[in-house]
Amino acid sequence: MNAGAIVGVELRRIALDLVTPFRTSFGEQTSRDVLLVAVTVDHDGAVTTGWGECVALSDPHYSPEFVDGAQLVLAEHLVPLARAAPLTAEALHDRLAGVKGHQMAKAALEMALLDAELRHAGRSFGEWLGVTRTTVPSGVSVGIFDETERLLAEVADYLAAGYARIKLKIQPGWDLEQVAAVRSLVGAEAALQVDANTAYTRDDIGHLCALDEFDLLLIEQPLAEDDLLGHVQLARASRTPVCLDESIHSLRIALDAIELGACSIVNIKPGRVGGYLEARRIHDACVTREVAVWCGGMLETGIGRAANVALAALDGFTLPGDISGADRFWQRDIVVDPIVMRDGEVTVPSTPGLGFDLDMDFLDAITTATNTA
Ligand code: NPG
Repeated sequence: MNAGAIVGVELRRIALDLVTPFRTSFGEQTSRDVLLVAVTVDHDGAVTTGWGECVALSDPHYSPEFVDGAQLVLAEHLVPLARAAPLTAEALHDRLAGVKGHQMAKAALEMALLDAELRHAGRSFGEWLGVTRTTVPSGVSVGIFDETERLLAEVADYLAAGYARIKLKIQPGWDLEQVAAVRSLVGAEAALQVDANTAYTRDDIGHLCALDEFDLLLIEQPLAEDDLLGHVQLARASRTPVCLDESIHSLRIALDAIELGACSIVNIKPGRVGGYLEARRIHDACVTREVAVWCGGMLETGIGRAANVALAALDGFTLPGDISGADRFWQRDIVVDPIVMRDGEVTVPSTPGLGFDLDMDFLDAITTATNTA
């Protein structure tokens, strides 16, 4: 696509309450303080605005990034680099390479630029990616509760709603018993996986191998983000495939992890790897190596959710992603046509841009701060 000049950037914060608290081994989310990035781009006199969403949470408990830091690095470092000369979304990654890390902030800016470019070109993100599927299977992630009964009730509700796959959050003290109970509730055929968000150590490898009897699709990120060798040891000891999430910040780390045998499945989260273009590169490299990938979720609003559905329609995404219907998390989404799960599937958006139109009245009503950059 043609290079465009960025002529305006808005950094907007919104407050969005979750329908129900979401607890993981790293904390509980009851609402999201989301940073949105709006970029206005001039393509030869035609001016278009695109939107991106930063997935950084309020606190640096999932990753080193957090929303206040992301806003600061965008305003003071990333936006000035992006504005220095006309560019395309594809060129942004290299333009920002001098800033180390800050993948979630970079991804938000790339999204906004990509959305503007695609809207200007009248093309959908799915078409631009070259996807052929029109729907993708929808998985749901189920948090940690005080009681197993509550977990079973939630799982039963999601299964009744039609979700194609269930992911259970686990942590020491909330694992074998809960997984056993859920497996007997859902039956042998149901697609079930677990996610520890780094809650275990190498000392727990024997304990984690006890999960093998539950026929899980995978165990996600049991050990620390930087413990690749520990994951190699677990992968050798256990029959349950090991999948990495937090460890994967870039294509290079993904390739290293695969080659070392630290994982046989990769969770691709565009925010965590610095954007949708790097996410695509990781997808392509995994396809070449016959490594299954799936699209992770980070409690996205309708902006990120739409883009994730399109990404997950690429052929290599052979496992259901954490791409639930918007109503799993939000009473009211910020987009006019929120993603809906039907018969275990969500539909790939086909409108120009990343695939959403904002509900501006609602967005204005929940905006807590607006800054230009
Ligand atoms: O469906 O958006 C979703 C949530 C899926 O469990 C989910 N995400 O560790 O993968 C995760 C977890 C998460 C949520 C991570 C928020 C970081 C922030």
